[in-house]
Amino acid sequence: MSMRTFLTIAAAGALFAITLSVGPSAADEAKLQRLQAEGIARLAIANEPPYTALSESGQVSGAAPDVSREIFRRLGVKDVSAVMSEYGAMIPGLKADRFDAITAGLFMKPERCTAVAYSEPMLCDTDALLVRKDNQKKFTSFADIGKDPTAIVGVPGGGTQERLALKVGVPRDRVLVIPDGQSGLKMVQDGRIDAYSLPILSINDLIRKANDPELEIVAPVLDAPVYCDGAAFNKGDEALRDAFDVELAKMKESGEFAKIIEPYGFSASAAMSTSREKLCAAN
Ligand code: 6CS
Repeated sequence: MSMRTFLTIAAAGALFAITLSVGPSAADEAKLQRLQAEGIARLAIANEPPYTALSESGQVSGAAPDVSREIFRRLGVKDVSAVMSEYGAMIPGLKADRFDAITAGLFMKPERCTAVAYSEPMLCDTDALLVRKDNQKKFTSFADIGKDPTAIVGVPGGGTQERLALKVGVPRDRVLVIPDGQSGLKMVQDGRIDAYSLPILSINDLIRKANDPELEIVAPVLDAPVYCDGAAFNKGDEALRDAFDVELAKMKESGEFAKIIEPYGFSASAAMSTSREKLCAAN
């Protein structure tokens, strides 16, 4: 090997080592700088109050976007916009650069944690069932639904409820994917499904707005875990995620995080009592 070749290889190796050791690369920082320059962060949401909501005039609200808007503002990104997505399409959409972050109550699960870069926890909840009072089947778990050969449960597409129902043995043809909360509510009211499953706070929101005395909530679903979401960023955008986490931690510490999420019914202490590391390791 000539001296020239040796020196070229050595220099390339040294440059590679330096890059690895100095933290986020210029490319990492570029994402935040792009968002600062554009003045807007595109958020994936499902329009499932109180997690996320999109008004007819296009106003984005809900606990997750409200926290994220404040954090992006602190990071020098003026505002946020919403991109509606089914839960099961959120991670593919993020990878396809349809949005810059998922802030929708996309609960941390190991398989999701390997696909995206989650922030620290924000919104915690567990599952509930929306049922008709005259539905005497008295389900208290997804396993109960599985045992009743006539029972059908409605779930959001690609959501944790769908995955859990199938996992505990509800056959595929009795786990019905329903596009949104209002459709799920109507199908329960019409007796076309026995139960519709969302997190507790989402079911409570549907019941409150439906103003139908024949509806009731079964909560918690006994075989559902407590979940927490985080804001989800693309793999490779860890510098942006880390900057988001710094501001999230400050807001948790100052009480501003609680001030935003608790009026929606969420518990700040629930999110502060756990971590991304614990939630991503949980089954
Ligand atoms: O993370 C999920 O999949 C679930 N999260 C919420 C807030 N609603 C339903 C969805 O399945």
